[in-house]
Amino acid sequence: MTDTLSNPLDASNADPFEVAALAAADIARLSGVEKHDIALTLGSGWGKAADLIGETGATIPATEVAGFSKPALEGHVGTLRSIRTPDGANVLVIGARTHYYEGHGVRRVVHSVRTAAAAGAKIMVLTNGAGGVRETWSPGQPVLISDHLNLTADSPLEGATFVDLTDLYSQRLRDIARTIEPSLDEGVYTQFRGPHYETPAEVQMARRLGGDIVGMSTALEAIAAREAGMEVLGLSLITNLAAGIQKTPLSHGEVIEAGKAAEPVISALLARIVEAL
Ligand code: 8IG
Repeated sequence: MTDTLSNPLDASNADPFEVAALAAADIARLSGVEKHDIALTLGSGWGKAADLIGETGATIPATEVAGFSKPALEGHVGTLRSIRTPDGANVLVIGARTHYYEGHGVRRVVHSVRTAAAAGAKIMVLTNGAGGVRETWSPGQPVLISDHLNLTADSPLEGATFVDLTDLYSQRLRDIARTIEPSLDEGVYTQFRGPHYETPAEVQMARRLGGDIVGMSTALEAIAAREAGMEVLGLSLITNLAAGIQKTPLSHGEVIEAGKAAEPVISALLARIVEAL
């Protein structure tokens, strides 16, 4: 399933939950693990966490799993890993995120989340690299997501599917994260469509609306996770201050560099949080 035309999610009569069930069956077959307990999407800067969580039982190219697309970006590794923690929990690590800005539609964006749910996961941990709207934050700082503003004007839900999002970013899971790192700050994640970064005026708009973090990925995924009945933990690595907050222009290269520099510390933190879930 490597190109747009052959993706079963794009068939006119496709049922995205059926494709997710097929994908979960692929993962069970290729990993030998019938059921995963926790799923973890690793965004930029968080990649090293996988090695610290436990023992990798299987590394599966996303292209072997129904409905997955090739990664659009270098640095976004297109693999799924099945990892067993020292406590015996099975963690499905998703290193193959499809972004909304790729233009393949929101079904593709949330397919990994629906697959995780179909694979049995009750907890969805979503991580990302993002811009910080608060001047008091610094590049390299991880923050918990407390809520979101979805500015994509889209939803992963189709039809009359009325899902409650009151406690979307679970207070219970945020409390657990803070038992590991009490100094973790939190903020409202604001998803823009991208792929351009915001204008300074848009960042001020986000701020006045209550946004603290600006990004391009997590809100749509979190909605799908909640629809699927999962509890969501969201973590952003602030790789840059948002446009106009930071006085210098934003560059993707710098963002990647900041992620790399922070990676050892935040990956270790994430591994300890996952252990505590
Ligand atoms: I990394 O400043 C990263 N991702 N929208 N804005 C948005 N997404 C981002 C940013 C940013 N930095």
